[in-house]
Amino acid sequence: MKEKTSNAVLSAQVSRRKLVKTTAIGGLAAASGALTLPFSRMAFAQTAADTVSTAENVVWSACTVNCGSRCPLRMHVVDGEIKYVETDNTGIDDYEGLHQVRACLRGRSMRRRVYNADRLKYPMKRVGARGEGKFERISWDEAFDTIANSMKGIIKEHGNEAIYLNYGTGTLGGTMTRSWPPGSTLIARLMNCCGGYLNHYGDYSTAQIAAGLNYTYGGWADGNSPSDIENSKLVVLFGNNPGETRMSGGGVTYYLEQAREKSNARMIIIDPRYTDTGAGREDEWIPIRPGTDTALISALAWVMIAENLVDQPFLDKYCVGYDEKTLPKTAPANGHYKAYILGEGADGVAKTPQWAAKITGIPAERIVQLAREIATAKPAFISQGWGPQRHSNGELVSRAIAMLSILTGNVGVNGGNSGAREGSYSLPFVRMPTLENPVQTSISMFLWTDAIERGPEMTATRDGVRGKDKLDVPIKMVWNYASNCLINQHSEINRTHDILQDDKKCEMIVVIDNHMTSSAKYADILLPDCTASEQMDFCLDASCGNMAYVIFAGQAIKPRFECKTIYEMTSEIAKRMGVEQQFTEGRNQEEWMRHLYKQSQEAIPELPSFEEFSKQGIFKKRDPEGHHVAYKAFREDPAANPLTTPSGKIEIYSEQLAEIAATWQLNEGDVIDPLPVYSAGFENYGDPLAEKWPLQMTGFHYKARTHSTYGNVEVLKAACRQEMWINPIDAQQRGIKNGDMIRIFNGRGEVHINAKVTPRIIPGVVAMGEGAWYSPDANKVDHAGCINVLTTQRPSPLAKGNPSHSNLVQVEKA
Ligand SMILES: Nc1nc2c(c(=O)[nH]1)N[C@H]1C(S)=C(S)[C@@H](COP(=O)(O)OP(=O)(O)OC[C@H]3O[C@@H](n4cnc5c(=O)[nH]c(N)nc54)[C@H](O)[C@@H]3O)O[C@H]1N2
Ligand SMILES: Nc1nc2c(c(=O)[nH]1)N[C@H]1C(S)=C(S)[C@@H](COP(=O)(O)OP(=O)(O)OC[C@H]3O[C@@H](n4cnc5c(=O)[nH]c(N)nc54)[C@H](O)[C@@H]3O)O[C@H]1N2
Ligand code: SF4
Ligand SMILES: [Mo]
Repeated sequence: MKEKTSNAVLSAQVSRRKLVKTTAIGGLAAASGALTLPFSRMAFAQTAADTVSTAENVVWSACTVNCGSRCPLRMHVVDGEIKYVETDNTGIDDYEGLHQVRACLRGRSMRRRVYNADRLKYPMKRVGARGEGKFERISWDEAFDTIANSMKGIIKEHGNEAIYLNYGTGTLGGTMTRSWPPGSTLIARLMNCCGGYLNHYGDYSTAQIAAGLNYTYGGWADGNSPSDIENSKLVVLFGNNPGETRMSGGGVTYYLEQAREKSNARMIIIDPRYTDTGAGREDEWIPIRPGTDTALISALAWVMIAENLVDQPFLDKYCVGYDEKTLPKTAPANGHYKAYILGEGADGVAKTPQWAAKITGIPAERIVQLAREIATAKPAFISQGWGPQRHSNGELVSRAIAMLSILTGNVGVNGGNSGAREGSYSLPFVRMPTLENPVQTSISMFLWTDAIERGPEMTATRDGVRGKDKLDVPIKMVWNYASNCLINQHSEINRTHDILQDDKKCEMIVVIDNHMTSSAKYADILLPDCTASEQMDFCLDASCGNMAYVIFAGQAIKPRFECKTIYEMTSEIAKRMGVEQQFTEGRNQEEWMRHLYKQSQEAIPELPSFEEFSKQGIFKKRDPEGHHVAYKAFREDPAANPLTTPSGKIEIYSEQLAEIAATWQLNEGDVIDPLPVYSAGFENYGDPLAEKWPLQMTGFHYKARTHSTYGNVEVLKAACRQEMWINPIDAQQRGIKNGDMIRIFNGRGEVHINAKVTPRIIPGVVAMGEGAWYSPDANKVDHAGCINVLTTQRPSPLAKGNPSHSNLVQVEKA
């Protein structure tokens, strides 16, 4: 693909003044200079004061939520108020060029979030019990003083390791406002000036795949850019639903469409649900029981071995542990993958299609056909979303799916893929420096409630504590910035509630948000933040195929109510902690942006001036490489370009994992294995608990919201209702009809919502979009469909991550 650089196509337009009719706005329009301009129209001719029209200002802003995309928004502002929202209109809608990054319906409804009745208006302190949501308005000074004094006291008594930065991705896409990773936030910069904080590793998105594929490929597993599908013969998506999870016009769903139009690649979707990515565009949907992909892959491998379809030269040259030839010396006899598949390994079970059919629910004949099809359609783009790995056995599943690419030699070539999620191009734009954390200790992002409850009991080999053999102190203070993970997005809500409600355990919780979320209700000090529309920032880092972009988000409107920016808040607290100069270096927010921009211009010479950029709104650049091909250099010359695994090769057998399996303390039933073997994990198919809770429940990331964000926008709620998907067979057994109110429950809690009875989900499985706003009644029954009332806090074995999609439940008509 040819590379068209920078902003030639972008110049078309932008922040401009134009005239609008004010009829739609009616009495809201106030007098302004616009009356003197031509073409101005009369509003409702009620009173003299009403007969005015106002100039409309179009300001570039952005949607910075964590949907994996990132979109520019053009805010139409009249008289200091956003009247409506449009999106990117630059570039031609040409796949080869710098195409438009069009926002989805969520971004376009940003106005309804900015002016939402749930907006936090003033700083507040808690007056009732934690979680009750009773607050009293206080001054900013009182809020800052309380936080600073509390921090000083906790640092003095327990040390900096007692202060935790909770996971939160509400403003992931910002630069000044960036809320994750914790180490890249302004809260981290503040804490680093004050002696540091307890960090976390991993994330709710990818904990298991990041841990699993690290042992296969070394580090974060790379993927081909989805634009490269134009070179593919076949696309196989395991639990990957870009039609819903990458909805931007700058995102993966667009590339998948466009690239398949060129290559005409067949597309097979393997998912318990018939997703929106399919919706008639797929060639085949293969429904699978959640948590069983490894069984399917093992049987595909069995057929490929039996029919001599594996890429043996690739396995010999690039991999460790496929068969005897490349098995490390430390491994047991027959410890290799081929022996495992053929039933010559430790378990003695041949992974035949018949064996896998029982587990996966996919007929044996179909498995045989699928193996032949995948092995012969070269190159094939095989990828996994993050649904398959968000399970109790997710580390093994992620490695197993990658095996399919490895067995067929599809790694490192155009039109192929590593088996990981698609990759994308990014720009070396400079982010806010946050200084070094003097504290080395970190915990899994999923175990913070445990660290409040039993911190000093948590060890490296049992709980995955890093940087130390064990935690010395429990968490005493939590910063919760742009996060609903204090309650809504974290597993097992009723358990979390009990831990947080006791304010002798964790003594100080600071929540910084725009809205009164369920997490905000657990704050001791609640601070009202500016939205992206109320401040200036750069926004970037989308999952964007082979065209990267940066958005200049200007300040569209003044801060509402008493809201302040995160930079102002952290600067004020820095002042009270005696580190103001170190924190601000004498710059305000815009000065920092100009400073970072100058550095970015050195790294990206095509960037226009700061002023031009502010008018242009978005800067786009195509990957000079054309299509990104993951592990291309390794494929071309593995000796010169080894992987970062210990052997420098793809490790099908991992000696490091063998060591971990032998030394870590694991819960009963937890499996860590040097090979990507099938283990059911807990609360998946085959768990004896199913006698009591017979249905598997998976969550999914829903188009109605980005997690919980946008979850309080009424039009979106009405357009995409929160329902529980259930197959007609399971519904009929329970006397449930489409639209009926149902009870979904297990030992952890109960949810009441409507049933969506549909053959779009495999029997034995129910599903619900994650992120609905937790709404409990007096009996703790949730009436909004918040799935985390039902999920478990038990972590996955290796990553200690969230198994959000592994749940057993029962369903009844309410
Ligand atoms: N059961 C289940 N649970 C899950 C998942 C699942 O699949 N199933 N998915 C998990 C995943 S992958 C993730 S990434 C997490 C996401 O969890 P979170 O990172 O908590 O994401 P959101 O729910 O979007 O919450 C973001 C918060 O930021 C706030 N916010 C938005 N804009 C701003 C702003 O400008 N300033 C401030 N201060 N706040 C702002 C929003 O109001 C919201 O409260 O959820 C996880 N939880
Ligand atoms: N609209 C919207 N977009 C989003 C988000 C959002 O909340 N809303 N969240 C963003 C974030 S932070 C993240 S991390 C990503 C999440 O991206 P993903 O993790 O990929 O999204 P999920 O919907 O959890 O899972 C993808 C698919 O996997 C399927 N699945 C579940 N279990 C299994 C299994 O065992 N095997 C197989 N084969 N399939 C399975 C689900 O049915 C679903 O269709 O999405 C991002 N995009
Ligand atoms: S939610 Fe995602 S896809 Fe939608 S407008 Fe925002 S950044 Fe774009
Ligand atoms: Mo995520």
